[in-house]
Amino acid sequence: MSSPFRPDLPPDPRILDDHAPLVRAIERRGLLRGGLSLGALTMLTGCDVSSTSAVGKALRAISTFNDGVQAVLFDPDRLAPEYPEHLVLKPPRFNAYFPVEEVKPVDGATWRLDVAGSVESKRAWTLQDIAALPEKQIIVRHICVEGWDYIGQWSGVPLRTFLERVGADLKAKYVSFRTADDYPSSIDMATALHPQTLLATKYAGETLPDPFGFPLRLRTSTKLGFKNPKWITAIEVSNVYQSGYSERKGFNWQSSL
Ligand SMILES: Nc1nc2c(c(=O)[nH]1)N[C@H]1C(S)=C(S)[C@@H](COP(=O)(O)O)O[C@H]1N2
Ligand SMILES: [Mo]
Repeated sequence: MSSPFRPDLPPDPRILDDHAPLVRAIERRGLLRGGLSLGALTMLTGCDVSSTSAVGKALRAISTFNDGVQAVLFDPDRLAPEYPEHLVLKPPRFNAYFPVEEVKPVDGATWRLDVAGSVESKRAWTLQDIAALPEKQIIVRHICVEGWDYIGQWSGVPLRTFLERVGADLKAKYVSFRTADDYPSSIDMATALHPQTLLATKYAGETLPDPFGFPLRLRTSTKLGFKNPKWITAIEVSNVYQSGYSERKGFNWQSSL
């Protein structure tokens, strides 16, 4: 990051294209207007951005800026862009902290969703219980910090509706998730109540396939991919901050788009 900028060797602007999803994510935050240029990136970071790996590092530095600043900057009620159905990627692109061959399918018949914390009803939910809830569909862009993205079509109960059904304290700060693969994750209440935040049970109108989180996964529309835990087994409402798997690897907790 610290090697000197070489104005005598202008970097090829096309190396920005290698990082198109991150550039888009940063631009959508309203920090940059009218398109990010390599010159602007150099000025913002003081780094030599003449190689694709240096560009990636510089962009990640911008994108992982302070959580507190993000909480102030982002309007939690802003809607994410939605897309037409013909752009939906089928099947979706898989990612997890392990390869797809190591996915351990969850048995829907014995699966239960535990509910804990500041809620009136701590009764566990079956798949049938969840299926009886009202369903909403969204077609939104999934953006992974690793630098790829796709448009996905998700359906399931809005998390807000679910939280209302269990009598959750909607003034609590956090909603935290546990998963079958031990991938803890948590979001702020404003994001939990956002109209485009679902507990998804379907992809492209079909039951969620095992690699994509059967039977239940979170689908936020205003956060990076890693804030969408798959194979959810428990939901907790609380005022106690809980870190997540990816946050422990150094990614910032808000990770708003
Ligand atoms: N339980 C669980 N959820 C997870 C992950 C994981 O490893 N385990 N990976 C996250 C990351 S980094 C991404 S990009 C998305 C990928 O979701 P997809 O496979 O549906 O595209 O899942 C997120 N949710
Ligand atoms: Mo990701």
